Amino acid sequence: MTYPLIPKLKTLSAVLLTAILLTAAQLTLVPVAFGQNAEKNASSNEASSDSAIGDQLTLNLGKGVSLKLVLIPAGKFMMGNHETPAETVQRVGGLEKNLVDEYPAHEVTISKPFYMGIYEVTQAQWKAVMGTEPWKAERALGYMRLQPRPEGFDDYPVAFVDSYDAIAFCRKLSRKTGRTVSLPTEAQWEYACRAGTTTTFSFGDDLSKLIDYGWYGGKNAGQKEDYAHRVGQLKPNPWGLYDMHGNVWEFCSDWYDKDYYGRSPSVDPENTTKTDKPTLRSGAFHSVPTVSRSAQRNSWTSPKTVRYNYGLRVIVTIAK
Ligand SMILES: [Ca+2]
Ligand SMILES: [Ca+2]
Repeated sequence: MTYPLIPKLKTLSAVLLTAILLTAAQLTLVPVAFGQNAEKNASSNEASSDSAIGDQLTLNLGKGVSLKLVLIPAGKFMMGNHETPAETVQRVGGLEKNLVDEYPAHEVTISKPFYMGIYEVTQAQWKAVMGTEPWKAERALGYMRLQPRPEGFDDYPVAFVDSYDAIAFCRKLSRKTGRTVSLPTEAQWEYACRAGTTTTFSFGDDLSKLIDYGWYGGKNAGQKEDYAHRVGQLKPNPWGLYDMHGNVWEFCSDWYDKDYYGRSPSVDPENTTKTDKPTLRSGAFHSVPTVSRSAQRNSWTSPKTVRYNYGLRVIVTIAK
């Protein structure tokens, strides 16, 4: 009478073993769960004051506007391009001479965790912090075709700000929230963009998938809007960050130096030696795909240059 119990016990053991294996498998997928959990937390804390819950930090900017960030863990990664320029150009296009600033690939340690904005800074967030609407300013007039004037674009990324404006936004937001808000360093940006990946893009090497994750190519890629798009519409990277590939370019805190990787420190690098250019990452909604690569670095522009496709994303340093 008791023998049927043995198979049952075996079944139970198998179930338990499966559960343990599944748990282990989930643990190895922490970065994926990380971003998804962050999104769930975000929706439940949207209207509260500044709050850090789980992997999520929500800054309350007042008048119903908030800014959501996700915890980026400390760690090590390979910064730069591990392929030859010829290999990259063959697969993604572009010009080899534009890739010289991505070498050598080198190991970088990000020594402290930090929070990074899940989205590019939006028009509503800019207005809440700065009280200005630079996308409506005189200097934006020449770009009417590329940036809509009407109201109702709160969730679109801010543009028409220069690198000093971007820093001013961070300083004012720091004062407003009591947190240390800044632009990311190039190393923090690329580390967060890669999110544990070593591939050309944070979703892999397949260029045909780029349009699922990042706005690029403009009308040539079938986009109807001839300007930057509402943030967060496409798929996030493995750590829950949206629009790291494309949409608007994002200022970093480093001064641009194409030779910096040859002498940069291995822990928390940041080029604080002033040059004539700020650094921009991410590519934009109308850019060629090669500039949306995780390793891409570039700058063409003076620190005071304002364009329809220059925006920003912020980080919050964790107080010790
Ligand atoms: Ca972007
Ligand atoms: Ca470059």
